[in-house]
Amino acid sequence: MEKKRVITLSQFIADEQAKFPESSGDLSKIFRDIKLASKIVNRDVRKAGLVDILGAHGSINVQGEEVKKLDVLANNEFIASIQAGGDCCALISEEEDYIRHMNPDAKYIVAIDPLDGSSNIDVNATIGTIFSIYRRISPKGSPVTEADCLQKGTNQVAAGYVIYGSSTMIVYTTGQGVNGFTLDVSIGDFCLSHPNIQIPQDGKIYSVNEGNFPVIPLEVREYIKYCKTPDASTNRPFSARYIGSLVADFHRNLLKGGIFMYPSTETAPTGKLRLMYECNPMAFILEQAGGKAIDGVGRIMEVEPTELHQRVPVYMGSTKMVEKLETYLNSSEAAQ
Ligand code: P6P
Repeated sequence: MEKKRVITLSQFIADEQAKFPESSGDLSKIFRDIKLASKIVNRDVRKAGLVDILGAHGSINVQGEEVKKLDVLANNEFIASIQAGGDCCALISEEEDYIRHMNPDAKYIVAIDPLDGSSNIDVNATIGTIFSIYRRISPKGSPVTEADCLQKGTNQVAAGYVIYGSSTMIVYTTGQGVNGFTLDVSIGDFCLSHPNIQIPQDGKIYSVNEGNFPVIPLEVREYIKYCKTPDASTNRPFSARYIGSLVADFHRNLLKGGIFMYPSTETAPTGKLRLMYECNPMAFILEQAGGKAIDGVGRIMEVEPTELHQRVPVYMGSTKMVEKLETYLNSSEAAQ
């Protein structure tokens, strides 16, 4: 029986690029840089318990959150690799207060959460990297502007995540569908393992931090009660699954179907998750996989960004589940 040909991430990207003869190859080179940094971060994550990189780095990031050492390492690795590649003119990161200017002659902007779910590092739970790539608006060679970095999600040219779980995977889209690649450490490369990912249109999993139940909007509380109410005809009660690591919760729901919610709360009126390097990239992937991502009013990718580390409420996953939630968000009854 003919052995199945392994398609590496590099080969897949080259094949995709060949479909666009006019492309310069710069985007492919940024993927090369992200792939390299992902393998280095993967190595550090896998040995986190063995060397002194666990625990708090001591600094506090722009979000006011304690920075774990692995956060800092991951941020430095991605910046170093992308900077050395020379194909990025500016980078924004959860771990950087301001825009990180790079090659002014390059045309791509990268937005990145270098290690999301960092509170899970010390307990060996799944964590991830999330990235988003835009084409600059200002002319090449000129100074990169804040407007270059604050573009709507609909302007993304690529988005993806790395999940450091039971295996390490890269899942990404360039607008031509969603594909997943699993790291084969024996050959040191990511290999196509999940071609053309499509999220189930409906699902039985809901993901939300129920500790926030008393302080989230009434309409969302009503929807969560719906999820818990037994009804065989609609496969309820649904299953509650919440790891507290966006990439892990997102990836499970992408493959199995489900809805992930981080609503606004009384203490976080615009939610917790960041628009530019968490919600927009996940929304792009979801829409390419046939899912839906909203902020409670409209498409996440239509939100006009106003600041680098802006937070938005987010409800995303299987289209039918998000649409069911929308009936609650739009219903006047729940509001009474
Ligand atoms: P909470 C991790 O800190 C993170 O940014 C996301 O990965 C995750 O989905 C969310 O916060 C969890 O937040 O408030 O439920 O602990």
